[in-house]
Amino acid sequence: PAAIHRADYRPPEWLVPDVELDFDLAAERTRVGARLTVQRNGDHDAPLRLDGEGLKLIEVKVDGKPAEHLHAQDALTIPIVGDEAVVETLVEIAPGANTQLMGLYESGGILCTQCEAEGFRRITFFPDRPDVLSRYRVRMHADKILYPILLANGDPVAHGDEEGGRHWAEWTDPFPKPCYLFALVAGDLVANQDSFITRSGRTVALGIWVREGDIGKTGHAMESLKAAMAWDERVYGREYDLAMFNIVAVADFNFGAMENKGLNIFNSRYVLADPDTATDADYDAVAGVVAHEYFHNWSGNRVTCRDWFQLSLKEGFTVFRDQQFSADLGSAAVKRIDDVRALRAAQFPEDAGPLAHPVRPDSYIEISNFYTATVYNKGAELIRMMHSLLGAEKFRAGTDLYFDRHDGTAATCEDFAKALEDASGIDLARFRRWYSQAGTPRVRASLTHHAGEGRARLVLEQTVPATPGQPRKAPVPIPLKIALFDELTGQKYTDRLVLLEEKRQDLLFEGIGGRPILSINRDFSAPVIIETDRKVDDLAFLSARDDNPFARYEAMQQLMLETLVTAVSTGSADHKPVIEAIRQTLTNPAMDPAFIAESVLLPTEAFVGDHMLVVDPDAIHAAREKLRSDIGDELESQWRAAYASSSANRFEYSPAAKGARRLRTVALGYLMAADAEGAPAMALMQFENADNMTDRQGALGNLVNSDTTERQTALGAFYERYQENPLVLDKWFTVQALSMREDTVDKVAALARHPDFLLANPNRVRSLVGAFTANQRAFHHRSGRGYRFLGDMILTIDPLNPQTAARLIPALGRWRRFDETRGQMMKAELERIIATPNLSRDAFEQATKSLG
Ligand code: B3K
Ligand code: ZN
Repeated sequence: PAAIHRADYRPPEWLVPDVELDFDLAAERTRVGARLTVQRNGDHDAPLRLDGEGLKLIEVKVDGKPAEHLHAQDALTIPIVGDEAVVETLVEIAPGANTQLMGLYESGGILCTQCEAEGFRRITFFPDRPDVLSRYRVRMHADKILYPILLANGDPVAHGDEEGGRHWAEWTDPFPKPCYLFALVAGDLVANQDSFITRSGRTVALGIWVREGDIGKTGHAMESLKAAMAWDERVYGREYDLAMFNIVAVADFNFGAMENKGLNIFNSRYVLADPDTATDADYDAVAGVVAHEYFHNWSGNRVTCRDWFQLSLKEGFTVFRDQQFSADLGSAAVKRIDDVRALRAAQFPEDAGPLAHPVRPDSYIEISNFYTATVYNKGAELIRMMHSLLGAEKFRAGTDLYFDRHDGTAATCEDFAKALEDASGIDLARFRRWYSQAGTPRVRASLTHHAGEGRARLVLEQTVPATPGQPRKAPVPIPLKIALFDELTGQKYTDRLVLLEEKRQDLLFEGIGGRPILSINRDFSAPVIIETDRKVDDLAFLSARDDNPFARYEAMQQLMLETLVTAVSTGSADHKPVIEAIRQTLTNPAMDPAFIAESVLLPTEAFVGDHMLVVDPDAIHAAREKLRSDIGDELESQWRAAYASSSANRFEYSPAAKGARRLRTVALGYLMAADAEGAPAMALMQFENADNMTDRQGALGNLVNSDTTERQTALGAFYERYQENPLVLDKWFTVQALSMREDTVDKVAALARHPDFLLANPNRVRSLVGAFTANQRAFHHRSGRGYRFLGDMILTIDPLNPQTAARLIPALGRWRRFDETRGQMMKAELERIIATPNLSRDAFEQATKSLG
């Protein structure tokens, strides 16, 4: 398969201002009639070329008459005389047989669509590219019993009955949109209906559509939607623009959700939530994803992307917007910690490995492979840096100008930067390098103090590492929030935003009498790796006394990380500083329990591995478990006290109650790690008495690491209770895939033969196989059985669902990071994948690039 290059972009040869679609819907066979008004774009004599994949072509007409055409390999070419024509096609597709879940497919008896990025070509012939914008009119016909509800983009215009127990409905969407935002849904659905009055006084009808039994789980999604609508008006001045907004939940979905204009389609895990089945983290994820998709109505739909290389234009910006929204709604400090943790767990390794690519990539083979942590999360960090460089007010002026200038068009990342620049007067010329250079910059910070002169000097040096195809890099502007504290008094000498633009910069601070302690990259102001020579005592000081909560968390993490890295490389380490720092935090009555719970958690085994030259999964596991058990042991009474004081009464979804639940399970984890007396019984009691999923899953997640009868009891009871609920059953698979026991690799292979393990359902695949690859010790089992298992899974899933298969491949691409034996076994799996006949383009690209 050939690569597509950003530099090759050309405007479309033909535009399609109007589209009329007519669907005769049925699972086994659907007929799609399309009527396109086409217009020649520019001075050329090229024929009309339409994309189409897996379509059975029945008829082609131009201006009402059967027309000459060429139907070859994924394209339909039609010569057109003149500059305008009406082109009609009729095709047949089979939604029930669509296992890729791209185009029109069936999920649990519901017919639904997924078109981004290139699924529309699996529905009808069309110029399937985001810079062709059209107005749509859609008519659907279907069996009235099987599909009583018929939804499409925009607003409903008419409906009626037909012969043979069938009915029809027609919808129009007045806003021109690219075909990737097209959607329809037909099914037996019920709605939670509500309304929202916009700030200009228009009433919007809201509907969240689910299967009948799930209606009681839609309240939180509806509240989140209304909160997001109000927030976008208040913070970005963006109002909703149609009379109706619908969300539909389906069980089979390749990713989280999709922002189709006026008709969002969601993976049910980001809609359904009630206390018995969803954890606090699930509730937060529902709110975050509902907001994210809603925010796309402006950042993505009203202003869309010129080509798929610009994907971060809508995704990075929209992730930033949903992060701001969640921070405003709950604890901003905990939200920032979560976001940084996610960035470091997924994006940093991506940026340091064979699949590294710029936020605005230069080429791709299969665009589905570029919905990455780099495009989404690093992209959001780029927007966040521009937000700090401009300040909130100028940033808002910039986004206003961007929306005004580009409304109704397909734009580029460059257009966004230009609008911010024009509105603020701030030069972002060098900042643009962040979009074109891959790799995580490293900043080395050394602070020296001259007590006699009352002066401190900070030297900052940056390097951007080489990445595939980009051997040499230029320095990038790095906004660093920096503070200095007096070691003895704790007084803050200075607190400012420093912009490191050059390779090296020297900063002088005056009036620094006592020895200063450096706090740097506060709030994680830039997505970089900081290297300092701060000593244990300095980190302990910051973890207790820095007035920036994120910096406090970060100092504690650094302390833990250094302790673990020392333990792994030398065989032992002094655990006391970590234990004392945790004691301080845990017993500080001024601190928010939610924040405490996050800061006392040790870095993951994978994160420790990221800081070693050669990852030794077994040694990391042993060192981390030893530290965990010492922390549990030394602070046993404090953990017991924290456990008791955070034992909530009745379930409540409030920040305080969430914090208490979080701390309770973290405390239980340390007591379990220390083998504290009665800990398994406490866990089982928590499991059995819980009135909510957070406590229940928290207890189960701890028990599953142990070798106790309580483990079996809880796993069995959980399965019995929830086997009919797919989203909760996913959790049952996940906790076992994440178990720290030695036998996890074999348990996971056995679970893949469980009757409830369904290859066709992406959530289920991710719940077991995806979670397993995140379990460093189990996946990298020295036998290589983990690699073999993953290779088998990828090859089994690829023919059914290439996107889901391809997403599992990067775990094998980390082979360079491990010892020779493991590395060879990982490579062997990649080679086996590449050698497989009929491999998808998705898997081919990921596997060949991963082999490097
Ligand atoms: N825009 C969709 C993602 C589509 C992924 C296609 N492979 C969801 C989102 O980011 O909001
Ligand atoms: Zn998005």
